[in-house]
Amino acid sequence: MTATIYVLNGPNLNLLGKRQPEIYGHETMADVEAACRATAEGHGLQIRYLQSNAEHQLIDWIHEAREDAAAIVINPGAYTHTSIAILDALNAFERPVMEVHISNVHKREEFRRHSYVSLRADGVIAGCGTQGYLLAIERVARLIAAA
Ligand code: DHK
Repeated sequence: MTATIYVLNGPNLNLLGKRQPEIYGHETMADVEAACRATAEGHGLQIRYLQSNAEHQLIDWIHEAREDAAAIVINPGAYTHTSIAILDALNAFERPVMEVHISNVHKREEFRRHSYVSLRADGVIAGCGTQGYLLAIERVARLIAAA
């Protein structure tokens, strides 16, 4: 059976390509999804690629991932900095978790420097643009192969 990686995106990331392109770039969510699929397929993995502006929806997908995901790659958007509930959901997921931020959150406002999700994430990628998703998939592919 082909292992599945959940790639989860939080609020406002549906506007990727239109929203503050000087920070988040010109690629759209559809572009990122296609690149993630190609990278995963290169490792014999499949992707479930999802975006929601709702915290509860992201939590429900993390619960679903408990049943059928080999790893989670998550860009929680602003919930990174606020959501103990997403942290708790990720703590109930027992396989690799990679946290991705398109921008370098450490170079921006002070409030973006704290991440609840980092208390659970096995690795964090920030400031590599949308390539960060692909780097995260490369990392979980290696972890899955080694498991
Ligand atoms: C995306 C967001 O929407 C922000 O709220 C985070 C993150 C940073 C990113 O860089 O991908 O602070």
